[in-house]
Amino acid sequence: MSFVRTSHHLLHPDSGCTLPEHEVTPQAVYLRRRQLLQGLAGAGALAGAGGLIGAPAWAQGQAAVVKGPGKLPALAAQRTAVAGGVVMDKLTPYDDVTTYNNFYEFGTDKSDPARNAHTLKTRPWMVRIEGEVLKPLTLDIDQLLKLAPMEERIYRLRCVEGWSMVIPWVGYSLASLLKQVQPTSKAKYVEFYTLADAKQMPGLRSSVLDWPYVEGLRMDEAMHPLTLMAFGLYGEVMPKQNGAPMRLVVPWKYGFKSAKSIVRIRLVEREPVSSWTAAIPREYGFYSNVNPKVDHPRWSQATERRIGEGGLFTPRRPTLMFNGYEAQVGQLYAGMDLRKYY
Ligand SMILES: Nc1nc2c(c(=O)[nH]1)N[C@H]1C(S)=C(S)[C@@H](COP(=O)(O)O)O[C@H]1N2
Ligand SMILES: [Mo]
Repeated sequence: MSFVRTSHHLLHPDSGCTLPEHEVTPQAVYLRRRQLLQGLAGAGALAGAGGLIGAPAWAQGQAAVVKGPGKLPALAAQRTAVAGGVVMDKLTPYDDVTTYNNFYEFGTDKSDPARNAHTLKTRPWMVRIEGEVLKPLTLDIDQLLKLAPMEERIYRLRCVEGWSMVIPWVGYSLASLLKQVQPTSKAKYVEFYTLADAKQMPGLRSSVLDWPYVEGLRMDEAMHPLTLMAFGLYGEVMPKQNGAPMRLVVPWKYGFKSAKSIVRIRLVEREPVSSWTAAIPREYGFYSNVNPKVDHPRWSQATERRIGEGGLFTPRRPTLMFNGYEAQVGQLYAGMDLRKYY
């Protein structure tokens, strides 16, 4: 194991005190927000503005910054709140979401992806879906954008390093995509492969990980409605540093499970070996569910620092079981020893 490898996930929780912060949203606020969401869902007419959804939730009372790669063309006039898919936490500012990134293909510092990812060529972009399926498919990005209605999903993202964000993603359930290829009964897991092109990705010169970046999910995790194939954030086309043109978002797992810039999806019979597990198996397991009670070998996972909420001295928040999505996904792991299957 090289030293560079351990440079990932170096942000140890500082030992500052932890206040029991309540994430409970007052009922009145919650109801108002719900009405807003429902109102927008019905307001199809708002789509007139260049296919943009009408005044989105994140534009209400929060700075709606539009300076990224442009509006997501296929974003429908629809916002769907899957049970648990909407969080009431304050959104992480756009600037933080797009300048504080992990995308090692573009460098290992948090600011590297925003600086370097402009060389990523996101068109044309083909995605191959194959393996234990009846109908293997190669789809280009325009077909993928049109494959299912786009939804906005506000999810918490919890990095294994001990920081978190709240991001309004745009995309659709991965299940919509996987159904197209008709998985066989042998399809027990799904593997995701990121693009690995040294000409576009300067980080590939480093051997910090074995490229391409590979991640995996169990089939039931992949088919779970919360598992999102995301094409944008904050109503915009996905910024390159966030994994354009298409990245996975699995909100109840540590961030590294959410592979970026996906070019290949394979349905397989055996449990995949993901890049981080291959690099440091003792520290990064296949499941990597967010769990405040199972510590990383080098730091506690009990609390987290919410990016954009002030500096290092802002009290850390308690980390929630399954990142707060226990009601939705807990039963997937019924009877499993979560220490063993970390
Ligand atoms: N291909 C690829 N995907 C990746 C990573 C990476 O280095 N390469 N980093 C992961 C990690 S550790 C995290 S926390 C999230 C960060 O996503 P964000 O930069 O959009 O917040 O992306 C994940 N997906
Ligand atoms: Mo991460």
